[in-house]
Amino acid sequence: MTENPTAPASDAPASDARYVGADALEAVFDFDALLSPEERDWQLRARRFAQQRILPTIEDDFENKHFRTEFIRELGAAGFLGMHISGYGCAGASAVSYGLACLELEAADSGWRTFVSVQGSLAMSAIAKFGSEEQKTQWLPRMATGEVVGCFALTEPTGGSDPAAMDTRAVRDGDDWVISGSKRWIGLASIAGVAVVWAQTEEGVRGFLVPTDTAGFTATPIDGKLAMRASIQCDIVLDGVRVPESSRLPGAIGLRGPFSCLNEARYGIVWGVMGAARSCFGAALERARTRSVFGGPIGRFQLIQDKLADMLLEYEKGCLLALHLGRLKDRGALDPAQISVGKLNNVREAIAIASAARSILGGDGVTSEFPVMRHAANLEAVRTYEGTDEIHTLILGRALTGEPAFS
Ligand code: TGC
Repeated sequence: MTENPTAPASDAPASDARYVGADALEAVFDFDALLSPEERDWQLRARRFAQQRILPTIEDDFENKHFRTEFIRELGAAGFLGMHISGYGCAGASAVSYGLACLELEAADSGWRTFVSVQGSLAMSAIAKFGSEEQKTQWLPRMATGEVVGCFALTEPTGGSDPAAMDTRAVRDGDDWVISGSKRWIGLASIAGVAVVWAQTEEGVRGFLVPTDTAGFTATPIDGKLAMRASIQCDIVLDGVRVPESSRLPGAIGLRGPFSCLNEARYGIVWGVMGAARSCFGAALERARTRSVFGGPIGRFQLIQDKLADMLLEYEKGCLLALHLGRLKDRGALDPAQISVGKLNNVREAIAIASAARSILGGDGVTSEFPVMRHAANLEAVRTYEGTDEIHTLILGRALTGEPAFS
């Protein structure tokens, strides 16, 4: 029988071989000494959930394209859904605590960090930031428990990088709005109870809370993915979807609305991908110690040590960068360009760490005996969503020069 993952955390050593790196890597920089007891508690509870619930089946789930809906309520009961939102049944945890939870979940699989991100950072944060009191009361408590899943419908089939060019339209008709258009790559949409839909209106972009059983709303999972296979991303069609004015998010005026939510999700990625990196690094480190070639462990070879040392540098720097951004966020001082530094750097370095780990594992590195290729594939998706490498590069270029080079 598994231990209750929602129980208070302990520092019990990780038993799963895929977590071999966690304790060793934390010890190098004494990273946990930089955390408060509450932050460490959130981290260890997320680690326990990942180890006990996600890891035992993740390779099969990835292979079989299976998303375990039964985990949703468990994640809610453990407090991870909208955990950095205050009130309305949410935990009100710090940004650093939330980041640490993202790291631990993504150490198991990016799909489960993505679930928590879409639910908490995108759908719930849109309602918490821009919703009316009635909307918050109606949706947030049930989303915090996992009773209701939310999705965030921004990206369109013609491309995700330029939301200003969206084709989805909302037209006023008496006391209602009628929304028509299509969205693509929308996480969780086929299991969602409510969709945060962004649409052009005569006054600019506005957000709407659309119950997914509304006539004209359909969501279809996208098949053929070679990444994020244990996770759901969908096409959405909005065919004359009629919603009342009371479903419009009153505080969301213009693109600043969805972009503010993207900031939240991008912040979670900064932390999360370091979890995927840690998992790959741990597998490679263990292999370096135990695999014998030419009469000894491969870890005695300088070329292997060179790779391991580089992996350590980038992992530790990535975690310290995430922590720095988290401390800024908790002070209310985090700038979107700073988030771009974190997203661009940490995803890039996590991909490099996964690639180096794969090479240390040799041919076995391409099998599902090790988590490395799964993480590598997932990270390719993470590199693209919530702003591609190129978009974040140009955001930094604009911050440095004052010159937007987006078109
Ligand atoms: P621009 O059109 O000039 O600006 C519009 C307004 O937005 C403001 N703004 C921001 N506000 C808060 N946070 C940010 N990060 C913001 N970025 C821009 C801006 O100040 C302006 O405000 P106002 O009041 O003056 O009107 O846009 P821009 O030129 O600033 O931005 C261009 C660019 C390329 C940076 C932006 O379009 C961008 O970030 N593009 C990437 C979008 C992206 O990340 N798309 C992927 C989304 S992932 C997804 O949809 C799937 S959800 C995940 C899932 O379901 O799994």
